[in-house]
Amino acid sequence: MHHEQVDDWIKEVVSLCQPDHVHYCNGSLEEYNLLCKQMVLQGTMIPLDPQKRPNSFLCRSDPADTARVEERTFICSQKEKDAGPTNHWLDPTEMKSKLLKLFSGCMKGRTLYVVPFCMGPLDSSFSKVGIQLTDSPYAVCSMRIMTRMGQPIWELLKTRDFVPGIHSVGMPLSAGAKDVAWPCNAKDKYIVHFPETQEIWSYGSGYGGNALLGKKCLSLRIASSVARDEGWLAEHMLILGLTNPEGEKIYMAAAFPSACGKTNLAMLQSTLPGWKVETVGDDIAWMRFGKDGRLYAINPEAGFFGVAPGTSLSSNPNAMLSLSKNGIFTNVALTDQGDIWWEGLTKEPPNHAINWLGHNWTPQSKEKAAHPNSRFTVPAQQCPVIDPAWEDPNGVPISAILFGGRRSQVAPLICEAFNWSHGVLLGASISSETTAASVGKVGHLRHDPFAMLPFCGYNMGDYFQHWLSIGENQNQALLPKIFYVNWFRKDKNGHFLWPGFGENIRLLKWIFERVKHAQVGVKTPIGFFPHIDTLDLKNLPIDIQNLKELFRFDHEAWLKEVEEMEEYFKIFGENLPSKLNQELSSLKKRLMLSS
Ligand code: SAT
Ligand code: MN
Repeated sequence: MHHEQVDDWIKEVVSLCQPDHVHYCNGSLEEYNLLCKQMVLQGTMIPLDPQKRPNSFLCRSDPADTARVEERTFICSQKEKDAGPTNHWLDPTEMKSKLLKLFSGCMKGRTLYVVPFCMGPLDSSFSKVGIQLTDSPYAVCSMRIMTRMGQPIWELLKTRDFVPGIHSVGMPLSAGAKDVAWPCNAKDKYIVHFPETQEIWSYGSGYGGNALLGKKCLSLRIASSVARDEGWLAEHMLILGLTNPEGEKIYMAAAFPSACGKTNLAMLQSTLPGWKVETVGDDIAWMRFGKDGRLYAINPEAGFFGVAPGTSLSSNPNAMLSLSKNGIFTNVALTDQGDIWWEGLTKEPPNHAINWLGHNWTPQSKEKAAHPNSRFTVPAQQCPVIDPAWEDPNGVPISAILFGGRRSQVAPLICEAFNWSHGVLLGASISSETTAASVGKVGHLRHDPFAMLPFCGYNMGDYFQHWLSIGENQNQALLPKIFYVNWFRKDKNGHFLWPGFGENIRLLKWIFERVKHAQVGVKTPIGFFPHIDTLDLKNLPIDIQNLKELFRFDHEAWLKEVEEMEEYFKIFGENLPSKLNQELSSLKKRLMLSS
């Protein structure tokens, strides 16, 4: 028995998109295996050697469909002002009529899959139910890994509302026409959100967050706008548990832009004896205050959709172990032994492979073996350090929040906010060098407040206000402490100053001790820096000069940074909270006084 509303909506979409078949997903392993088998026959999936990587597949996307498409992503609120200056907007009625045209007959020759899914544990009151209608079996299989998908959701739907999402690769097949391995629409892509009616329409792409509607579309863009109305937070954050040698444990959440190492930090393998990191999530956190005044977080996802290049047994052994089976690998290289490879996976590259474009590849090739935004998709429970509480319906209590980005200059290795509202300024001031996770130029510095620039479903100025208000109304002593970190500072020759990866435990340890109210830092105009001798640097082969450089406070550069921020904040106009402006002027004053 389905929800009547569900049936009516599906009928409507079927008559609009005109698929040849409709398949209701039950989420079983048999169904998954059958879809994979069909995709193998279709050429979409290549099975990997089952001895090396059981039940795992390689997919190669169309080269015109390899990443998020921010230019084609829309927030269609009734009022343009509610989408704000950082989102693309179109009047909802106008957009609907555009979409109705695009979707009309768009699934001809294909099967429409009905994919019921739940973001968050099934038994959690934090969770949200969605239904994705899609003509992409690749999206169906990926959703089965990334969400709780299938039969149990039909049960939940008897009593729960759902977020409807319609997804098409935008490539109808005329009768008898042969399909391609990765159907998509190379010309036209639309990733559209209607926050007021909580609807998602996605057209033309089969890749990542464009196609797995539970991820960025529902869990961030729609959820952030719901969260504002309901008084909670939907954030682009990993969640990790940190245990000290005495067995005491805290949880923290961290926001970095895409492809800045959230997965690596979430699964960090400690280089400090006795310290242990466990993973709750690597990309998204839904957080709300409990009756006890503490902030609790759940990971709405059930899998990892991680950046492959650079992931290795030395950089992230726990990710590598998570990938040992049941994975979908997209746009990585295929070795002659029937396994996967990507830049950075091994010190020695294979002598020969087939690259992500399907071309012969050798270490001498000009082309990359793997696309820089190639990805692995694997179940979270395969992570050897998955946190025992990762599916706790009440979430885990958050003691610290980290903000960060990719900054080769200016931003120090770590600093602590003076208080919540100063922390909000730190979050709002994230800038980061762009990565291949989004279509466009890589490596140029852009503002990415709270790492939410591509994912905030409403006016970012209002979002800042929401963060300020949510903290103001709480017991200040119980609020998470806020930190800004930057693993990516470089020396004059362009070399990273900090080793990163497992060595980041040294900073997590300092944060742990700060949370336990030990070791107050040195006050600087931009926040508290650690006293160098309170950082555990035992056995760390780092040059003292490099260490100094990591914390070098460039007064002139910071004044420029503030001026630049003042300029940036102007785009929010009257939606910029005055409290945030005050925080920025106080920072400027502190900088002036210290010169
Ligand atoms: O947006 S995706 O889900 O494709 C990946 C990311 O950028 O975090
Ligand atoms: Mn992400």
